[in-house]
Amino acid sequence: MTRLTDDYLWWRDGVIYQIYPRSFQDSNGDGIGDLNGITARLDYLAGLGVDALWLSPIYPSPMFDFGYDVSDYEAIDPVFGTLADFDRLLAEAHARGLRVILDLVLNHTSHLHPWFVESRSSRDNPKRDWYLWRDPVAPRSGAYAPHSGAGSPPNNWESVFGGRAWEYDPATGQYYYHQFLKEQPDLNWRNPAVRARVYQVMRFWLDRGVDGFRLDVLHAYFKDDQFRDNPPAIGLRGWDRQQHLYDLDRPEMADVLREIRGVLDAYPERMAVGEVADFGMAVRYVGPHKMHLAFNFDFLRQPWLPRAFQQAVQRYEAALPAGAWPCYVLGNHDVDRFPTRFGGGPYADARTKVAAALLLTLRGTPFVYYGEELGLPNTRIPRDEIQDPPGRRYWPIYGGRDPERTPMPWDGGPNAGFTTGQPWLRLNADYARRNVAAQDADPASVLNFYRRLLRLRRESPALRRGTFRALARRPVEALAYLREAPGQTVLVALNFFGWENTLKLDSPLPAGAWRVRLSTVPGDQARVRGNRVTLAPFEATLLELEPNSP
Ligand code: ISL
Ligand code: CA
Repeated sequence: MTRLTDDYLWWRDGVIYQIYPRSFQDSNGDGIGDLNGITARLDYLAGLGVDALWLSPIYPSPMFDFGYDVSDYEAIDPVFGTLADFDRLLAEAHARGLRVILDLVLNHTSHLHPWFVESRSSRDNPKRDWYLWRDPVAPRSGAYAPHSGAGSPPNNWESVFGGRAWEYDPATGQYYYHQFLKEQPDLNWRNPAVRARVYQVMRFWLDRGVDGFRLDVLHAYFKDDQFRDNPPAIGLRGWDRQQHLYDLDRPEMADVLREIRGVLDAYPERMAVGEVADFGMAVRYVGPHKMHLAFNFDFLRQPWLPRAFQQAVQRYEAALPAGAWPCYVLGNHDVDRFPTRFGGGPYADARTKVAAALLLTLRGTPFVYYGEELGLPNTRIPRDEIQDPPGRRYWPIYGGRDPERTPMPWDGGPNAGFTTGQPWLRLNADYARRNVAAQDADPASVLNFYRRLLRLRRESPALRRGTFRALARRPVEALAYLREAPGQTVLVALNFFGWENTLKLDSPLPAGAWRVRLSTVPGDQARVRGNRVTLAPFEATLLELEPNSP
């Protein structure tokens, strides 16, 4: 593998690829993707040019939330394979220079996890305090009181997935808290025994050679110690109708970030990336003694306008303290796929290339969600095929997350080569054309554009580590920025729209010859003159300043 600098650090300089294991590759015909399927596709991933894989949860789970409800943190669900399969995947990935990070869901467990089974068994069980149990309160007049004699829930907190966040347990006469489904009770992170046990889980995987973790809902580990009501907010669904002052992002988090970092730092080159709910946390949770990375989800909410993206980048660059490294994503298993979000239609692939060029040339670690490299759009899922719990619950206001979780299309054959059986979720409607084999054969495909981008990024110190400088203060239809490292200057120019655009820069570009390193326009002779850059429709171009030019 190309390693041009001595200080290459995989999670900072590399690109991380998210796999949703149910949907990547089935190896045994049950219609569900599995670990052996992933292992069989490692050559594809190494050839794509990514540096690391993040696997969404693969632990034993009753699958109420498709693995985000874990019933054993130190094993593999039989649907996905065995620990031996996992060890083989890890060894084969490492042999190809690919790191592997696991998804740790530590805010909550499954209600079938033995810890919770014990915890709910009696009020004096030693594990009672591993979860958040509270007495009912006296029903306020007109207030919600679901159980006769049970009073009301302890406060007004809502579940992200709908309804109250408190479930009454008649056997012991108390409520337990669940930020997500009632089948996902929240752990009590104030309990030192919970923390010690969870850090042991981390070491279990680190000792096996896992390179790091994606920490699910890191922002929610702590709830208010006084369980105060959240104030109201304007929104459509229950969760959105509150300000989350008391059920997220509590001050106690600082200690836990330090503790988790300590666990990781005992091993060489391990990392954690936190899933956090907003920009403030994406900035506050990273840096020395904190997380290595935290997802900045700003791009998931941007309209398809250069200025919106530039502003998002600039506010992030300005807010991150020294020693904190940025991190960008365009999609994941919880949100609409970006080709759909950015407008779909006949120009979706052209827009996808522009978006990919943006994601992979910013200062920060990019995450690529499987299928993005094919320009995979959302797939409409008929109501009777909906699998995702919030989708079932909120249809038709919200159809759930199945549309962005459809199986990876590998070829134009039956079920796109994903399975020999019946896929657990339908494939993209256009899989006969939109699949890996077809795009592999087409030099102008989205896939081959990703490959070239990833190769260039890996070879370019400026793209990996250089500074970021926007070149126009108020870009309207196109975006241009410089990435500069000692000895290398790269200009990235992106036309967001389907007509020619001349971008006027605030000041002239550094003088010299600009050589096209990569472009969506074949045989491109990029037109850079003084303080103007002219771009073809939907052109994405990377130019390098010739080092010895006058
Ligand atoms: O908290 C939210 C709203 O402010 C949500 O966006 C929340 O951050 C998100 O739903 C969390 O997602 C993660 O945890 C869930 C799981 O269903 C998702 O797939 C996972 O990414 C529960 O474990
Ligand atoms: Ca399978």
